[in-house]
Amino acid sequence: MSTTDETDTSPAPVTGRLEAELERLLAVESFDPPAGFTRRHPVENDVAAAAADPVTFWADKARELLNWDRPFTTVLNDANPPFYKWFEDGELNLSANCLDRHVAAGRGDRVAFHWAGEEGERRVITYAGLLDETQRLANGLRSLGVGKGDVVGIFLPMIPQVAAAMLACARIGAVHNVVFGGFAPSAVRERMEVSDAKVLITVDGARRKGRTAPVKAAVDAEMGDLKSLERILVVEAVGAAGLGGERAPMTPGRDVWYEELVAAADPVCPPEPMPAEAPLFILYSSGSTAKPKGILHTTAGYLLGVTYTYRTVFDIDPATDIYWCSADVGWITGHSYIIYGPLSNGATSVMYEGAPDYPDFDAWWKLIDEYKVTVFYTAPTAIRSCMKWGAEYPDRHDLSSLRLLGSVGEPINPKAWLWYQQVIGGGRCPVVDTWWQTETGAIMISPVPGVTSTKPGSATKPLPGFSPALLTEQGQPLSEGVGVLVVTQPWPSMLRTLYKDDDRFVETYFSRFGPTTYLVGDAARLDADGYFWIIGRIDDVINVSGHRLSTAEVESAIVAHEAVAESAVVAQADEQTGQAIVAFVTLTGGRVGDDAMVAELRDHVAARIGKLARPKRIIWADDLPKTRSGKIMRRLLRDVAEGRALGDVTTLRDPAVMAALASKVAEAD
Ligand code: 6R9
Repeated sequence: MSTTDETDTSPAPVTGRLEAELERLLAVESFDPPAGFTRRHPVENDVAAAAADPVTFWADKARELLNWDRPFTTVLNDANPPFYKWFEDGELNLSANCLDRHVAAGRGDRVAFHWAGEEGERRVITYAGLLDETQRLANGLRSLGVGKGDVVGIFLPMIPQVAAAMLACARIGAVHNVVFGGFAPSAVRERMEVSDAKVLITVDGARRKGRTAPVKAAVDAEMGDLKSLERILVVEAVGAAGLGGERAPMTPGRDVWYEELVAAADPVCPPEPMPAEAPLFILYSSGSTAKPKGILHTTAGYLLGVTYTYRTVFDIDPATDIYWCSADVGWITGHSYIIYGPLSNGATSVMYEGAPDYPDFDAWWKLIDEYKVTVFYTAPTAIRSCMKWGAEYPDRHDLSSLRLLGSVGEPINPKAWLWYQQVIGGGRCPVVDTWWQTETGAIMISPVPGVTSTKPGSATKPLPGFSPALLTEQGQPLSEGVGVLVVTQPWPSMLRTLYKDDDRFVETYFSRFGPTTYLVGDAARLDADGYFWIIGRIDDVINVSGHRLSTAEVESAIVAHEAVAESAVVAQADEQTGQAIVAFVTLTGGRVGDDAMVAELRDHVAARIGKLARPKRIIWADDLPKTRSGKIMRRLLRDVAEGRALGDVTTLRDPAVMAALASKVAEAD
């Protein structure tokens, strides 16, 4: 089968061979750890210790991996579940663990971030350099009136200052509230308002694919009358030239240039010893429900969770590895695995301000080649986009430096997993499908590379120290089958509450199965080998004629068809079957969505899952509505499928996608 539609130079035979190879591999159930991969951090002792006594295991890790100003004497306080406390009487400073300790050990010259801009700009930020900027900014924030416990909003693109901003807050005990740089200023305002942020750190303008958005002017329009917000600190990232001739507007008495503040500040700011349970940050979760949840993490437990899992899952050697996580710092993945996990371990990372498809579809692969990246961590949705663009783009570059690949954010369908493993990893890199959440703070279910055999589509097994489990709807433990995912023991990096909303915290996570069982909100399947297969959010389960089907499962079957680039499946109310399956499908370049293709796809799904799972309706889509973190907004697709007025589209990456889809469906109806 040829998948090419272009003329002359298109690599039809290669594409055909790749397709055939992926088809063949889809039948392989399990992959042993690649022979060429040798672990640096042995994990056997951890597995045994955590199984014997998880609390003692975490206490030992806390002493081994973190520097304490005041050692803790109690480990877990579980007297008032679900309000758990870890290492309560200990004190440490998170920025000191991420910066000072590496500099003190003589590693100040090590690169913390290789920063790359989309127009080819390059900067190198060493640990010593980042420590200097962090101390100055910390003093600068103090001079603006920021103290312990005050909330500082951060609305910045992927520029090095974002790391300094987060670390400076941690250094003086302020609480950061990062808002993803792609959000609309109205969303920033809402988050600043509900968190009572005192200071906002933002930027004059942000670039994306060759264009510049005037961020500061837009922020001003929204934030003008917000009483709690006393000061706005502005990084001059694009300057007058980038903004069409004039510098960003500044309000005297309220607004301060970041560069001026940092240059004038005292360069020495000793790290404030913080109680282990001091709030570290609030992060509004990318939930699919209406009101955002302000997830609160505290200092020591969070740092321990990310430090340990980063080292274990990515098997990092800080002296030799070059690590790159393509997420945005505005998401939990960015907090835990761009900033805190890598820096705490003294690793070297790439930070990229740009898109994968600008200036061309090979932008990422070019960077991997340039920096000789060894560990790459991205999301399934991005992998599927790259599949759609074609293997010829990665094939233009030398990706042989890669030794490990990671995936996060949503279930990865086996075909995308295999493409990632084969095309990007050359078949030699372990693929770690990491399951976790904003709430868990750190990765919880993931293969241990070099140890765990992987099954494409499964996040495999719990990491040491974590206790995810499956329950039936009625709360009975399940050792095999489909159930509701929970966590049965507290863990150090768990969320502590929802900001200023303890009731909603208890209600959301600890009411269904009681105060000691954390409800994840995902359904999962456990197979006979004890492997977890995340099915998706509980609300993404479809009930057709009394049979439960997961949208993710049907999607996975659809995208396994060689003509399909991406698919999202939702339920539509149906008189006969209760719910019926509606599939939104994007085809690979040039394929036509006609009746023959509808029949082919329905047969294809029937062959993979069963007739029951055949979509009743297939809607051809040029693009799917996604949140800015890349999650498909099924709620909106349900609205389209059922002909309702469109709900809130402001959190979408590209709101125009919805309008296009809705008019298409209206035409067809
Ligand atoms: C890290 C992050 C959390 C939700 C989670 C689940 C989904 C994340 C996944 C995955 C299957 C994986 N999810 N990783 N599903 N396999 N490897 O994404 O946090 O934005 O809070 O989303 O994402 O549904 O419940 P967050």
